[in-house]
Amino acid sequence: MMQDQPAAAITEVRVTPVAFADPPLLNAVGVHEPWALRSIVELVTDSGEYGLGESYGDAVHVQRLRKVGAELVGLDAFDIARLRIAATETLAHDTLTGGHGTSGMVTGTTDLDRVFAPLEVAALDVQGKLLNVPVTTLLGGRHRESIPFSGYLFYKWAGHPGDGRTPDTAEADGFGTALDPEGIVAQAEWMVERYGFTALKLKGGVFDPHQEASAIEALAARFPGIPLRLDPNAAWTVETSIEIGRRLGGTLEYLEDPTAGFAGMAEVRGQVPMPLATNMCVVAFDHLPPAVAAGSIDIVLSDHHFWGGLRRSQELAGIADTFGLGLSMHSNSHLGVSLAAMLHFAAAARNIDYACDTHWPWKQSDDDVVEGSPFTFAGGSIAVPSAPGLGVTLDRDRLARLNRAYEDCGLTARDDTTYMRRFQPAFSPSIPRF
Ligand code: GKR
Ligand code: MG
Repeated sequence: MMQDQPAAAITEVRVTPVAFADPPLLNAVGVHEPWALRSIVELVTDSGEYGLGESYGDAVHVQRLRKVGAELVGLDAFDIARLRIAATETLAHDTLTGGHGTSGMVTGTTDLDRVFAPLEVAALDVQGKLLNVPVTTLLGGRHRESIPFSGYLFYKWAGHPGDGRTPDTAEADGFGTALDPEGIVAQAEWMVERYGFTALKLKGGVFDPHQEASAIEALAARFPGIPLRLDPNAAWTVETSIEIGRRLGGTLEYLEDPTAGFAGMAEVRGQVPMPLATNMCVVAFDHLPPAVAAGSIDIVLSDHHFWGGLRRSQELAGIADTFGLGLSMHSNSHLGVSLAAMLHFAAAARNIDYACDTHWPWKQSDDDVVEGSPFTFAGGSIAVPSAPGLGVTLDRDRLARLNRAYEDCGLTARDDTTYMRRFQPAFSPSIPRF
């Protein structure tokens, strides 16, 4: 029967863990290790065409991806509902623990949404290639042709210590040191000069909150009128959040996750002048009703990697719109397959009202798994690919090189805290810290 024939039967799902060099970026749970871990999904169909997805690289997550991927063989790459059922059934018997990929910072995400996301993106990529349309067309079309990103600023050491050195004596990498407001302004100047960003976000939760507020004020003085955000990843108490929020009234476009939990965020929100955004207190669909009921947030940061893929992210966009929440986009260290997917979603989401986050400037340009250099920033924005599917092609030599880096680097899970403790043994990621 015609309708029983898969339009594009899945013949194989390959999952390749990869690693790429990452600078020592500081955050509330520690510091980035020398290697960022990712996984690349190839979903191959009987036509010979393949689709690509990208996700976290923790070994447990890779194991789950492979387990679910194996169950998709024989199914139709066009039947995303059926693929999700298979993923749900497979993970119902999952006994693995961990594998969230975010170093303890964002752990309330669901295994199913995290695992299904790159598989769904790969299915959409292959659908687009077979139909000769970009993924945005499959998502209902484009509201914009290019996507503005914010320059993502981090406190950082000069370089990774290594060879018995300490953070203070580390050999400098090409990004420079940023441990105070002056360092952050210099970093912002470099980013704005190089990429043309028209919004800036500072990752906080690292130093005394007043030092971080001073960094924001220094940025405001150096870049008058530029939208600024500060994200301490819930490292602050409610009291500190209110104090700093009031200090930065009129300076911040939004304050991201100043403190933890629905109640704490709601209390802060009632007493600071700027909107509150989150990628910590609302990271799954069942977090939305309590957050809306408590009045915890103004803006939800989408991230297809943990919201279950591009279509589920569209559902999130609809819910945000319905409840009057703004929509922005969160990021973790990522490669070009993820960037392509982020661009397609941001183009298709009518209500993305803010410049999106990306860690892109922090990686070396030829550290990637896609062919060539398909993404160029112009005025802080990147054009949405228009070639079929995601619009990127797998470079097998690069994939093999980054896979070797994964095998050789010895890391099997992102763990910013353990790495930090090599240099500061008493470091604690417990929150609130300030
Ligand atoms: O890369 O260190 C980092 C960030 O802190 C990241 O892990 C967060 O998930 O960027 C993120 C955020 O907005 O919270
Ligand atoms: Mg955040």
